[in-house]
Amino acid sequence: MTIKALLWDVDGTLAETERDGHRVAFNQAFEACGLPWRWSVERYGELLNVTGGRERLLHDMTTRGEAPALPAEREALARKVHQRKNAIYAEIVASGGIALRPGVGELMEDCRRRGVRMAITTTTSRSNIDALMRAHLGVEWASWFAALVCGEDVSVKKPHPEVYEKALQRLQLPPLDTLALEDTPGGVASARAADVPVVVTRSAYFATATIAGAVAIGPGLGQRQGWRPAAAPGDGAGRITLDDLAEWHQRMELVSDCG
Ligand code: XBP
Repeated sequence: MTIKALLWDVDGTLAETERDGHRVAFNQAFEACGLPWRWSVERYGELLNVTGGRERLLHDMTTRGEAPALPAEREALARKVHQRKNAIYAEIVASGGIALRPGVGELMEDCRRRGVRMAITTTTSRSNIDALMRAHLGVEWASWFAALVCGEDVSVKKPHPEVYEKALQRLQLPPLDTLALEDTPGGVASARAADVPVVVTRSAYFATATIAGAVAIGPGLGQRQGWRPAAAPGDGAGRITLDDLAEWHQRMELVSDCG
């Protein structure tokens, strides 16, 4: 096995958390905080170009005349709404509102069976990861991962490479011994800037985004059709396995795709 650790992005890669999780939670938080703002599915898609929920809200405030004028007041409001959003998001996730994407749980089990370490490499908040993982892997979920790097651990969020650099440090591995799973151009840029090879599983919001420089790009881990390079023939249990990832990792053919 050429891969010693698999590095998982969270939002969009592990689960489709954005449209029905973070967005819905933000809208409920706006209401709870007495704000008239609501984000449509479409508007939220545009806002996803800004990484980080609090940063996303601060960015949106620059387009709203009724947002507080002073930067410190904006910061305070963004912090309050974001905290509320995360609490609501945790409730949505705990009530079973967000499934893991097909093939994710199985690939994690492959890793555990075959001694491939796993890490979480996301710039979302720690509480959101905890809520999602607890709901799907149980209270002992952290023991599945050799490293966890999240929003609170970095000074700059994706597409900056800090999250990947920190994960490599914690794993004590060179980048080429690892493989990242991502779903966005920003995530790919972050991993590549740390020299980490990336496989892209396209998510709903980034289904047609231009992606460049991944070792493979496909529609999701739960299916073998539609991948570039193609998944090798074989039973593959009808999904993408660790052997497929190892094959793409070894081949290291960089592919680009616009969905
Ligand atoms: C995902 C994000 C996050 C989530 C919301 O980042 O951009 O902001 O949308 O999470 P990554 P927070 O690709 O690094 O996983 O509200 O906790 O920021």
